[in-house]
Amino acid sequence: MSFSRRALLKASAASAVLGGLGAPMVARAQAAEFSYKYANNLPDSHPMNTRAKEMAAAIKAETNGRFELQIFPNNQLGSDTDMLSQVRSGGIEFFTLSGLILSTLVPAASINGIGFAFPDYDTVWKAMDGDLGAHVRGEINKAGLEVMDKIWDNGFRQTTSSTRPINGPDDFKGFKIRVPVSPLWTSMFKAFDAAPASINFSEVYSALQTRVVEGQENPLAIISTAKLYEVQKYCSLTNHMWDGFWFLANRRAWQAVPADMRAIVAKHINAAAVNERADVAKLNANLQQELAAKGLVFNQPATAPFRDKLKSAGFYAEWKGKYGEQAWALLEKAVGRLS
Ligand code: X2X
Repeated sequence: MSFSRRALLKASAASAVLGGLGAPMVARAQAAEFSYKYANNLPDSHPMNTRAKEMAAAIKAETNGRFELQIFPNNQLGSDTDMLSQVRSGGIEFFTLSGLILSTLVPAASINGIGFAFPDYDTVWKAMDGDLGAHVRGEINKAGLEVMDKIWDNGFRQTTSSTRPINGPDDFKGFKIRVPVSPLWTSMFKAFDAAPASINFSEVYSALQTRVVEGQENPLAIISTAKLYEVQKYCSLTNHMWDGFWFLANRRAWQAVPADMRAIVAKHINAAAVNERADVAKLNANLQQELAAKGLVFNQPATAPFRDKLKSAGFYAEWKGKYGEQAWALLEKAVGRLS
C-alpha cells in the first residue's frame, strides 16, 4: 500500500513538472481533424515535392490546423503499382501517378503519351486543362477514384543510355530500355523494335547500375533529381512524349471531408500544380548544361524519322482503335492529325 502510494506520488510529481512544461505546447498543437497521406515516386528535391510541402503548409494555415497533409516522397510507401492499390483501398488518401501508368486501371488515361503528339507546352496545357483532360478525368471518376482538375507536369521525355546515343529510330533496334509499367510504353518501344522491360521507377537506378537494362527515358528534371546521370553516359533529346501526373484521391476519404474544407484543399493542390509546371518547364529547359558538366553526352536527333517509323509500324492506327474515335478526335483537335 505505502509503496504504491509513494510511487503514485512520485509519478504525479513528475507529471506535474512535465505538465508545467508541456501544457502550453499541447494547447497550441491541436490534433488535426483530418490527417491524410500523400505519396509519390519522386525524390524529395523534385519540384513536385517542394511545391507539395508549400501546399501542405497553406492548407494547414487556411483550415486552422484542421486538415493536415503528410507527404511521403521517393517511393517510401512502395512502388507505383503498390501505391495505386493503396489509394484505391484507402491505405493512402492521395497519390500522384502518370496517366500512362494509371492506364492499367483507366485505359483512356494514357492518351497524352501517344508518341510525338504534343509539339510544345502551350499545346499540352490547352489540351489537358481543356477537353482532352476533362475526358480523361471523367474516365478516372468512372473507375472509382477522385482526381484534381490540374495535372502536374512530368515533362517531355528524353532517352538516356550507358551504351550508345540514339540518333534515329534504327538505334532503338534491340535496345534494352526500361519503361514504366504501361501497355502504351511497351507498345511504342516495340514499334521501334527495341526490347522494353517494364520496371517501376523505384527500381530504375539499380536496374541501370547493374546493367539489367542499357537505358531508360525520362524528363531532364528526373534525370537530374534522381541522379540517373551517375549510371548513364548518353542523353538523346528525343522528346518522344509528354507525361504528367494526375493528383488522385481515395473517394471515401475525399468525401469524408466537409465540402467547404474540400474546396480549400483542392484550391491549394491545384495552385501547387500550376507552380510546379512552371518549375519543371524551367528545369527541363535549363538542365542540359548542368547535366553535360556532370558527364552526360547530349545529342538532338530529328523527330520526323521516329514519327514515320511509328506510322509505318501501325502504332497510331492501333491506338486510335483502342481509345476510340471520340477520344482520338479530342487528341487530334489539340495536336493536329496523327494517323
Ligand atoms: O517512372 C517514371 O519513369 C516516371 C518517374 O517518369 C513516372 O512516374 C512515369
